[in-house]
Amino acid sequence: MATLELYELDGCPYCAKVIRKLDELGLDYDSHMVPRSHDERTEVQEVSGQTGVPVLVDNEHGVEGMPESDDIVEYLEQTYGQRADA
Ligand SMILES: N[C@@H](CCC(=O)N[C@@H](CS)C(=O)NCC(=O)O)C(=O)O
Repeated sequence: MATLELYELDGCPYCAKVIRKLDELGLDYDSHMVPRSHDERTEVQEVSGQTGVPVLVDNEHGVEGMPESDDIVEYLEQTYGQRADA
């Protein structure tokens, strides 16, 4: 299991923003594509308590399901933006 997991949807601009940040920071992640229908987004609902995407899981840091792209980008910057090995 990768440290980072991203729940996302094809063509979602908010997801693209998060992916750009992940790429910029050189972070690997497992992708979970959610169904287009909200009624079928049970997995993302379980991890984050809502059905919107993107949602980030960070297994190493106990982040179980963070929604909101701006919050995710800020979290990634703060957590991985200044790694000693970067
Ligand atoms: N403010 C949110 C908006 C995310 C958003 O609107 N995502 C769309 C897909 S592009 C979605 O899942 N909408 C359904 C919902 O918000 O429940 C963010 O920046 O993450």
